[in-house]
Amino acid sequence: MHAVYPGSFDPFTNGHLDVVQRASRLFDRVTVAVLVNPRKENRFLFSVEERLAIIREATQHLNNVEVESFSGLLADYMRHKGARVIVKGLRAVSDFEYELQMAHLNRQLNPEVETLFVMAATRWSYISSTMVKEIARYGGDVSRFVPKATAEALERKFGHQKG
Ligand code: COD
Repeated sequence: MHAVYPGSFDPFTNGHLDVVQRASRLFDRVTVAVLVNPRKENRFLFSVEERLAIIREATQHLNNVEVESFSGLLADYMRHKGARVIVKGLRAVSDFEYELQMAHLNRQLNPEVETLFVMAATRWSYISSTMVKEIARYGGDVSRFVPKATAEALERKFGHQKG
């Protein structure tokens, strides 16, 4: 079965990687789908191309995982891919309300689609892209929270601001 793991991934963290690894063991094929939103592109730290490159490097050891971008509605992208399962990560109750609403809406928009929630691993449950960006921006060490590819990309973005 083919599953899609959608997100902004700005940037990709160890929490995201953990969800991909677990999904890759559950499904024959997993597509990590990076949202492209031209109207919000300036809100992201990394361009779509940068995010795709980071995720491809971080997941290269997973043979059944592919990485691509999508725009528009996730429900339409699922139809286009012929995929039935959306994989989402849940960290805390605070994620739940938003994710529940999206799961219901996605099923209304595409009744073929099922959303599967994976509980965040305890050790990564407090990690978010926002916090990682904040720590890196102020020169903190994020290497234990993110894959090597993300740490290197953050170093290239913010390295010159340190010291
Ligand atoms: N551990 C486990 N899971 C995590 C962690 C962690 N530490 N951090 C984040 N996650 C999970 C999130 O819960 C989420 O499931 C996923 O990883 C991606 O997270 P983000 O923050 O990169 O991505 P989001 O939440 O900004 O992505 C939102 C989507 C792109 C999925 C959504 O906006 C979307 O589907 N947009 C397309 C337009 C659309 O169809 N809109 C209508 C929806 S009804």
